[in-house]
Amino acid sequence: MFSGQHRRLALIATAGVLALGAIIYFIATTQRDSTKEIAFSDFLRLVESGGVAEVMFADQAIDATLRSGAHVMTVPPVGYVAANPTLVPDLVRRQIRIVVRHPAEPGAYNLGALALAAAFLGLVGFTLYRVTSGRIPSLENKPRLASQDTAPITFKDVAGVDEAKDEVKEIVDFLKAPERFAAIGGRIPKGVLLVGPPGTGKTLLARSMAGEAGVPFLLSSGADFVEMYAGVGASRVRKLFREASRHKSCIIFIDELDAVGRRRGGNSLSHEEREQTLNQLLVEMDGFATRQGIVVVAATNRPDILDPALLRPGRVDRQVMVGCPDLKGREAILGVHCRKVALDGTVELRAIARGTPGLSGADLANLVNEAALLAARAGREKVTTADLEAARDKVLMGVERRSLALTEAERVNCAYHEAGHAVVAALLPHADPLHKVTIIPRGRALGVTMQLPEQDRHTHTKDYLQAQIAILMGGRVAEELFMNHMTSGASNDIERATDIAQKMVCELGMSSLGPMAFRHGSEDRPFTLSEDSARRVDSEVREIVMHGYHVAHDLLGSNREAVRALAAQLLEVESLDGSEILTILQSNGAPVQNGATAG
Ligand code: NHX
Ligand code: ZN
Repeated sequence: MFSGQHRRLALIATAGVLALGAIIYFIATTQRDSTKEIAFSDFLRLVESGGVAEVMFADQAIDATLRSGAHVMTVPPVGYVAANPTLVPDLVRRQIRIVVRHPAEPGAYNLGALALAAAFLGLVGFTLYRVTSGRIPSLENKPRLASQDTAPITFKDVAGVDEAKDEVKEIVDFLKAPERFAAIGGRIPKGVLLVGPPGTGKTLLARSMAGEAGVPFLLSSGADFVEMYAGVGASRVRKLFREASRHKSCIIFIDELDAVGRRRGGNSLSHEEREQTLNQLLVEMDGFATRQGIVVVAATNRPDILDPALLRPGRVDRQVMVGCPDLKGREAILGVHCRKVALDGTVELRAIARGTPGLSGADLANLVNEAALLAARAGREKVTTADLEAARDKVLMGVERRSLALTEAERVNCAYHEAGHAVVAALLPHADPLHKVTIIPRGRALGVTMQLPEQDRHTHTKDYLQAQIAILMGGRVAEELFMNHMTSGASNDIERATDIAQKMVCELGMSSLGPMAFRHGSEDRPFTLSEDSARRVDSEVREIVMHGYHVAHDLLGSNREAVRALAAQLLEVESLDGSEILTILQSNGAPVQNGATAG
């Protein structure tokens, strides 16, 4: 798999090596040419006229040094030397020095050429090694067989994806007794595609299918099959299926199927190799009979870009959605991960689950682990609600960087910037409630204003999106109104606001351009935006962002006391939760429109 950059590098390196080779060849051949080849009869005449000082019998040629110091060489007719026993005495008589080179011993000249050749080969090898970043693929790359020594993962260990579990149960039943299914004559899917965003437990679900059925689990990734070397990917696919056929029944798991299963016929440089690999995969899938008890489970988060041939009946013809967990799912997932953790009796996982909308199973696992680490670091025996909440903030907002030294001016600017976000958020009825505001640097941000929805949101209203843009503008507006300057710190806010506005215009039909999709063309979607449309889209996006800016400007301009009080309190205590913010705003006369998210 080569990026364009790598390709260019490889090209330059190859050209360099070739040029060097040409130079070496040139030097080597001109050296040989400095010895002039003459006709054998001329050589004999030279010997007779006494012009030769020395002859050297090489393998098949005769090198001669002339009295003038020049070198010539000639090739005698085959067997001439042996058939003319008088030649050597003749030379001796004429006082010509005779040298015979041992045939097995390469002369100094050959040694030099050999060394050059070796150096050249070494350079080629080294360059190849360098441009492949040291990744010389081994053809013997075996699929990883899930370790047998650890207890198998079963459905008990997989929480929050109940529908997906129900859907794959049928396949588990088949794997337990493939003969019985074959006897009835039912068609069992050969392949299942698990579709969902990263971290939602696709691999875990596949593993648990193997665990439930008690069959081996062959783990591989589409990325393993994509190699720059022609045929390597296809050969690995063949190996994987050969390995699978050694088992009575088993699950072949292919993660990131999109890496190899992309629609064919693209114009990318590596597509030929990938196509070959994909074809091999299709051949193998068609090749094994279902009664063998082999089921392919593949995972992707981009089913739309897969080659349709992969999804045809008899191949990966079943799709199971594995989405981000809902409130109940998150509670169950937290429960699974907390089994291994000493929890304080007062912890309510339901409350933690409520405060973590949008987090995936992997995020939640991370959260529980962080909480356990926090508790351990603080010397506590049990994980408390406070640990879990601190871990949640860490996972959602990034790691605190208390050691980052800000100047006082930066801190003040940060306090007003965040207060600006917070006040706009509190005053807009359609916004998510405030969760927390902090001027402790976290991750890449110097300060953070965080809202949390009261319930999981699956869709957003236009009012909500407009409020979100106004809140994002609140930071910059506060800098302008209270600090009389602008800083570069608002860059991320501006980017996010613009992104939302662009989506509203181009995808969501929430502008005066109407319910149309405006998009640039791509490889498989030749549709392009007309210049006129592009201009109108830009002006609509600007209109929407500026509307948010004006809303923020109005709200902050008419609630200056509330902003000042909040900023002052932030400078004092650095972090405030939602209800603390609302209290400060209300006691400073701000017409607060929504509550705070607990926690
Ligand atoms: C800098 N960082 O780049 C410094 C170190 C205005 C008080 N010179 O808007 O921290 O200025 O409401 C993801 C998340 C860039 C990507 C945050 C990329 C922040 C954050 C720039 C607060 N809070 N800006 C904010 C902030 C900055 C930045 C990001 C990102 C500041 C602001 C960063
Ligand atoms: Zn901001």
